Amino acid sequence: MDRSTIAAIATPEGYGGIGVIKVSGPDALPVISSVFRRGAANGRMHPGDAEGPESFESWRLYFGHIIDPDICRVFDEVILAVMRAPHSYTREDVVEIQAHAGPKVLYNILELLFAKGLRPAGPGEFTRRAFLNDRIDLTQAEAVADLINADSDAAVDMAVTQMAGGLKSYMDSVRGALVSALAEIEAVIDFPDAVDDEIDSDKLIAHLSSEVIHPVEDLLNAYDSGRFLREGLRAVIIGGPNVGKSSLLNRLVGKDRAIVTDIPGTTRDCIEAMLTAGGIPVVLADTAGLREDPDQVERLGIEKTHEYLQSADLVLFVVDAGVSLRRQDQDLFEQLSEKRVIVVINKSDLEQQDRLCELPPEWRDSVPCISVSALEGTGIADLVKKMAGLVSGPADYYRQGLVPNWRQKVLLDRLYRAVSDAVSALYGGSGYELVSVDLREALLSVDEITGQYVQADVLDSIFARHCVGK
Ligand SMILES: Nc1nc2c(ncn2[C@@H]2O[C@H](COP(=O)(O)OP(=O)(O)O)[C@@H](O)[C@H]2O)c(=O)[nH]1
Ligand SMILES: [Mg+2]
Repeated sequence: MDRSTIAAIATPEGYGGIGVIKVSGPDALPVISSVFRRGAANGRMHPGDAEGPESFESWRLYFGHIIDPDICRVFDEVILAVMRAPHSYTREDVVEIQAHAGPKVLYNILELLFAKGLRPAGPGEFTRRAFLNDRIDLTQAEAVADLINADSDAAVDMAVTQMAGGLKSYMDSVRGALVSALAEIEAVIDFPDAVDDEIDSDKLIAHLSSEVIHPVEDLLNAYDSGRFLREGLRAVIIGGPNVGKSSLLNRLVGKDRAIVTDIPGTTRDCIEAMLTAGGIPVVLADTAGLREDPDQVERLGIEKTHEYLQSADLVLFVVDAGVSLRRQDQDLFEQLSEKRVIVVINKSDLEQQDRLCELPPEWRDSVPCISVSALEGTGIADLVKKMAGLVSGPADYYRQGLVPNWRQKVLLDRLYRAVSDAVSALYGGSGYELVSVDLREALLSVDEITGQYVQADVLDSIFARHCVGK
């Protein structure tokens, strides 16, 4: 690892009360003590007044001035915060100079430090050192950038808990389970004679399922929820003409966004509106009703409906409680098998028992069906609750900050496949060598998540997301 001492401005560029320059590395104290004079400026700041680096205690603040000793010029009145290795952000000696936040002031000081032999820090380099010096793992390092970039309270909560090591300890326990399974398998492979009994495959499968497969599944579910929190959930309202789609949108968002009439084919464009369901931001789209023989404008609207359907995370499939299902609705429902769907039976206020819409039993078995009245507002709260429930993972996971990001999710997918393969191999009796190859692959994925094993270019791309000075 590069042992040079690095320096950067850690606060945003511009004019302000305080600007911080951060320095980390073995030369931090020697260099800073050579340009720092304690106490008030009194015209007697000479090169000889410097106090040695050993005079600075860890976790103390020092008031004084930064001067260029060669020309006896005072740059600023500052406070130094001194944190000696290993009790610092990077585990190296760290000094933070709190100066006045003017670009010229800060750059003058920074250039003075460079002139004394320090090197400019790259993006995220302080955090990278914290990772390389084993103070944090890679999931924690990633959480630092997530926290800085967070723009919702939920994203902040996720990042904070992940920074504290929530995902790290979760993965440590998955790793422990994999290592013990692997040890058992490899003992049989390496010392077939020394091991008394055959492996109890059922027990091993149960162990892998409960300690690895299920926990990883939970994390993958949490990934979706986390994505919704970060980016919002895309929901689309579809159904035949006049079933009350636009009325439902208006009711859900609490204002008249879309035009409602009793003329079929009123909505020809897709109309978007925002709401929050159980803390999750939702982008809700009302669409043109799907029907045969539309006019030309309506046909374009229907094409758009299909586009929205493609990318939707959640589909609200609206039917009219008073009208029997159309063949077209049945076909459409079948095309939605890959989607999260809620069937909304609207106009439940109309008592038309004789014409009541009969949902096929397979609909009721496969997706939630909720009766509402967009006109009167009944059932709407239940619908919102259902929407949030369908997309949120195990509730605890938010609180624990156990929401993987995309990089981690890709590795979790790989881990999941590898362990599933190992379990199939155990079931099928395909030989312990195969099982051990799969388990090793799984272990590698865990190590890439936590950064125990990671390629330099992956690190580069992760830390490129951080800002200089962090
Ligand atoms: N009785 C009753 N009428 C409704 C309800 N929802 C919508 N409607 C009426 O159904 C007609 C079509 O509504 P609209 O929202 O434009 O349906 P869309 O074509 O599916 O967007 C309008 O006359 C609405 O007032 C409801 O819950 N109960
Ligand atoms: Mg409409």
